[in-house]
Amino acid sequence: MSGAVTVGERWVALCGGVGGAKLALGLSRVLPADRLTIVVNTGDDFRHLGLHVSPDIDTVLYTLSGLSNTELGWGLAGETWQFMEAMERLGGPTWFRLGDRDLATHATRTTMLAEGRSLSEVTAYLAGRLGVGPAVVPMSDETVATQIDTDEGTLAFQTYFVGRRAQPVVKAIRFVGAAEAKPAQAAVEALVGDDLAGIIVCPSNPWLSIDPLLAIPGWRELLAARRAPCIAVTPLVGGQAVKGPTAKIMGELGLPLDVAAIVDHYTGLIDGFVLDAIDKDCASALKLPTLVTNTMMRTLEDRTALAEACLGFGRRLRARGPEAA
Ligand code: FO1
Repeated sequence: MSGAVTVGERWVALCGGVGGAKLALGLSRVLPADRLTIVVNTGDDFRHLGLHVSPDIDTVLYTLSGLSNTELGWGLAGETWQFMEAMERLGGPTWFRLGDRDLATHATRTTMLAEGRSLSEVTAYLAGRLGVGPAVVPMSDETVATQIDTDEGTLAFQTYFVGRRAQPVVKAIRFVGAAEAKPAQAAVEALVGDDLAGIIVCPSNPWLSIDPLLAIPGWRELLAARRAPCIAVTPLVGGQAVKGPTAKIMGELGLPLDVAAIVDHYTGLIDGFVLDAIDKDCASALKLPTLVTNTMMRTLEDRTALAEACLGFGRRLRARGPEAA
């Protein structure tokens, strides 16, 4: 265990939805709020029923504020669905469900964006209102929309993921708008400076949740210029995805279902890899420093323990210097 926080050190976490948010919560419990910046995927964002929905940002905000609906894995606890029932009566779309409480978030975001505020500003505002301490930052203030080329044609991300329950076979994944986007300024600022102790890629889907960020010009360069170690936490345990369609997509993209494929995907980006104790026999074949630990985050204690373990691993890599990479 890493023990107390080293004075002055700052950490950046890159994350998508549920799996990433669990580790982000752990990190938020073991680091002072002003020492953690959580950069979140916005490739899943879309406009629905006239509202700007940012699912991964909301999952992070709701998880860190203790308001998340842990049964659904998205949205707010104690949710009611009268809006959806009324929509159904009017013959409106009900495939993507916006809860009555959750609606307030989307309405606030949509209104503030229409007033000319950036997604970064809106996210900071929502975080403040919900009592979230660490900085939560979108990967970009510009629109980047994940699209999936499938055996049923090209599908917008939420149509594929929620509408078609990730059933179509994935052929390729595209990030529309990424080439014209740039990293959010608050993320850029978080990644520079001698006090940056490390970058943690949360156990999110590398292809759906981390690649949108990497597709934006400037992000790879920012990460390549890192003076602090970058470590990734496996989203695969024993060849299975902890959550969601990671394993299914890897198979469809012709990739082996193992942690080596995840490490390969992050080549040049990471200096260390955290894998689950179940996969300990795979560690020696990976050509980078590894940490073998429990990565299954069932309880809050699991989340804080994994967060502590990641911080300790990052600090050890940093102490060993660039040759450890
Ligand atoms: N996921 C679902 O499976 N069904 C839904 O109806 C649904 C609604 C929804 C509304 C707001 C929100 O922020 C997220 C929502 N999600 C829903 C989850 C979400 O679309 C995905 O889990 C993420 O995009 C993948 O990280």
